Amino acid sequence: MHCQKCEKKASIHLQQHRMALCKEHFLEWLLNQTENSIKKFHLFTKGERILVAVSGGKDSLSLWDILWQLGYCVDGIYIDLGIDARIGYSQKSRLLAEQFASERKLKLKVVDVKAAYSENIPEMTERTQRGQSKPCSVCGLVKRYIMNKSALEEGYAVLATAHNLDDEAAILLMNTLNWSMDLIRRQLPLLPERPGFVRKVKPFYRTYEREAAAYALLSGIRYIYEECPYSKGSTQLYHKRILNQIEDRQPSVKLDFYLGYLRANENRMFALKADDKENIHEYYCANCGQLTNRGDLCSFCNLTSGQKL
Ligand code: Q46
Ligand code: ZN
Ligand code: ZN
Repeated sequence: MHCQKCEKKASIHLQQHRMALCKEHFLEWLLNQTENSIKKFHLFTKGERILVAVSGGKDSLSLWDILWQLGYCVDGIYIDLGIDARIGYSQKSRLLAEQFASERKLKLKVVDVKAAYSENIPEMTERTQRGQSKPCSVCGLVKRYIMNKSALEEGYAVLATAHNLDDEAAILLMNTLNWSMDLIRRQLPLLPERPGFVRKVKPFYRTYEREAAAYALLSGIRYIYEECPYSKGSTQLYHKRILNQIEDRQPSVKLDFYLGYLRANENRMFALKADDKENIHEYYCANCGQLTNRGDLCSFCNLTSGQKL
């Protein structure tokens, strides 16, 4: 098969876009597609400082590379979760993130959870949720808190995460199966800033996981191949597998599903009703000062036993 743009041998066939491209044209195409995605939803501009959340995986390193290549002002944040010292998931991914940044002379902030809060994620989970085998809810809370806090304290206009189309379609499927309207309403590529919370964006909302992986491989980015050991058996992976099976029979179903949701949202099908009380943060945490919708301490300070942050 030949590249649609230059007749060289194709390196990738994008069935969902009915297109085959050589290495150079694929890399260029993904850069352009990401730029168009950013512009379509006004995610950020060239004059704003962006903080990208980096895990050491293919999606986040590809996103960081693309934003840098496009000329955005973008630094990274890596959170060392202290996960599974035995197979060294956190050590390996941290090293890859640090190497990526130093090779390109980019700024990477590393937050070591254990050094900052005395316990790593498995230890926090063990102390607070005995019997729970998975630390994902604790981990999600800690990551969200640290990313938001770091972005605000260091004056970034926006926090970017590398959620890709496969992630978004799987989450949308789960939220739709449960009719979780509050979550569905917030599953947008841009969540605007509000007091105490930085703007959050997902520039890869229309990028297939396979495209992000191909970008990393073809541009020589070294990333961690292993998934977090705790992701095994997760509901999100199960929904991803189901969507992959449908996509095999019906190419572009994931893209159509998510873009259809965005269109419905533009038509205000999921708009908040005037009397909806969701997402209203009315209190300040007594320890860290962050807005919270519960009195006294926010969920993060409760988790970390109210230590001074
Ligand atoms: S890192 Fe953390 Fe994920 Fe690992 S413990 Fe669960 S939430 S699976 S994205
Ligand atoms: Zn070509
Ligand atoms: Zn707090």
